[in-house]
Formats: sequence, structure tokens, C-alpha cells
Amino acid sequence: MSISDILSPPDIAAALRDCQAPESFNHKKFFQISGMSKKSSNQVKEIFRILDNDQSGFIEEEELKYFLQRFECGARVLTTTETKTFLAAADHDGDGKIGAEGMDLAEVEGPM
Ligand SMILES: [Ca+2]
Repeated sequence: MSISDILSPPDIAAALRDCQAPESFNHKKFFQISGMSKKSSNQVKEIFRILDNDQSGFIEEEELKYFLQRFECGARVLTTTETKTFLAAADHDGDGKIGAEGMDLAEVEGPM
């Protein structure tokens, strides 16, 4: 299973294009453009499993940094600020990592 089995490649490409510039990443916008916010919770869980590179059951800060590269291997890594902002938004229980429920980011509060 890869992310392009779940999301359409043109949508992934559009989402990546939108955040090419450093510090321009916004997870809400990314999830909307990529079509992730319209996926069922099972499909989002599949994506979560792909992002959880070491199968720990959580997405840690180090994995989050490479978030965009899971969508396309040539994509940039997230900056420290982007990684921390993303983590803070999705880390509902404040343990410094994202659990599977945290991936329901379409519901996350925050500025567009
Ligand atoms: Ca992990």
C-alpha cells in the first residue's frame, strides 16, 4: 500500500506544489488539497501507517519532518518550525508524538 493508492497523484502533486517554499506548509491546506480531508477514517489510518515509518504506532517529530517525502521522495523536508507547528496541532494529548486519532486533522482547529 502506498499513499498514491489512496490519494490521487494529481491531487498529491498540487498539494506539494502549494507548499514548495520553506515555511509555507500548512497541514490543513495540505490535507484539503491532497484530498486527505475527504477520506474515510480507515483510509486516513492507512496513510498514518505509511507515515509511521518505524511502525511504533505513533508519528514522532523525526518522522513528521519527512512528511512530504512520504508523498513524493523528491519533496523537501519540513523546517523545524513547520514540524513543531504540525506536531502541536495534531498531538492531542501533549506527549510529543501523534497517535492514530491525531491524524483526523481535518477537525483540527487553527488558521488556514
Ligand atoms: Ca513512529
